[in-house]
Amino acid sequence: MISMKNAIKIIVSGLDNAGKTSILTALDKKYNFQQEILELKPTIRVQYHQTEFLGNLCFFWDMGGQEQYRKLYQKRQDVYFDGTDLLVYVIDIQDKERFDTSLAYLDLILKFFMNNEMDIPIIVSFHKYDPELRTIDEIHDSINDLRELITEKYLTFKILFQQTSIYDIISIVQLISYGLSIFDEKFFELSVLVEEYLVNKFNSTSLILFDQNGIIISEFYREFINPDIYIELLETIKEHLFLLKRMQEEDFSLDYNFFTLENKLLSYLHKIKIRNDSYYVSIVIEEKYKENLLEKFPDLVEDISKILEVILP
Ligand SMILES: Nc1nc2c(ncn2[C@@H]2O[C@H](COP(=O)(O)OP(=O)(O)OP(=O)(O)O)[C@@H](O)[C@H]2O)c(=O)[nH]1
Ligand SMILES: [Mg+2]
Repeated sequence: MISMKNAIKIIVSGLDNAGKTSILTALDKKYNFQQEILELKPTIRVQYHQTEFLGNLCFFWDMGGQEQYRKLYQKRQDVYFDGTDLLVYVIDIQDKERFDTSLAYLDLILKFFMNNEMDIPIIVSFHKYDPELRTIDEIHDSINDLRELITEKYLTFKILFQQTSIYDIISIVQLISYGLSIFDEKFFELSVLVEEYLVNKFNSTSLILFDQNGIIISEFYREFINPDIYIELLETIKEHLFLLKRMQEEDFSLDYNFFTLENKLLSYLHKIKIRNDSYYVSIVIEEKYKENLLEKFPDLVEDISKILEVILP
């Protein structure tokens, strides 16, 4: 496992029109990005995005995917791919005609990593998996076929897969969060802790830890969630992404927020400070467990702080 360091280079690659710039724009904005995305132009060569995650600077290299640029990267592989810590490879799941082209491009990049003994984690995003497509068998078949092909061909790499759509902001947040959490085994400890609180202490429906940019550090969901509660849950998490931005503004004096949902659920967002940074705990819980939650919440804050203190550089 790679150890955390101060600058992380993340290559975001895939064919033209796959949705790379859209993903990064959605991640930056979280809200009101729809219009901007509709107006996106193809990326010329490489565009850089930057974000901070647990005290590390993450540089995203948004690699324009048009053929002329792909050829350029191939010619100057060292310039573009050297020093990469994480590859996010985006495949447009609606563009079946170009699956083979996309796989060939992925192969080119992975060969470079293999030849240079770069054993880096890879995340493949099956993108444009829009909500209305989720019941279509053909789409699922495509995803399964691609996943199988890729897994069997590249046994030496650690590859994670994630379905994403810009119409589902949480899927985008998760994509990047998975990528970043690969860098430290402390994240495993954190997820054990989060699960323990969700299941045994709070009895909550969901428990998520966000950083101040709304990137998920850890998350856990109740194993069985009723379908109508599930939709509400996702809406609430979206609200929380919005709310945590507002909590950073000066006129927002409280460091927590409660609201009641239908189905007797409560939504809770709490800001915690560790060193100079803010983190946000998002919880959805049945109303009857509220008192218990409030009583035990300080323990969670203490336990999370202990782990994050170690992870932070
Ligand atoms: N239906 C759907 N369309 C999307 C989604 N994400 C992006 N798009 C659209 O796909 C088109 C291409 O998106 P870009 O983000 O510019 O693609 P890109 O991968 O950056 O392309 P290059 O810069 O040429 O490499 C745009 O018209 C977006 O609106 C998605 O999740 N679902
Ligand atoms: Mg682009």
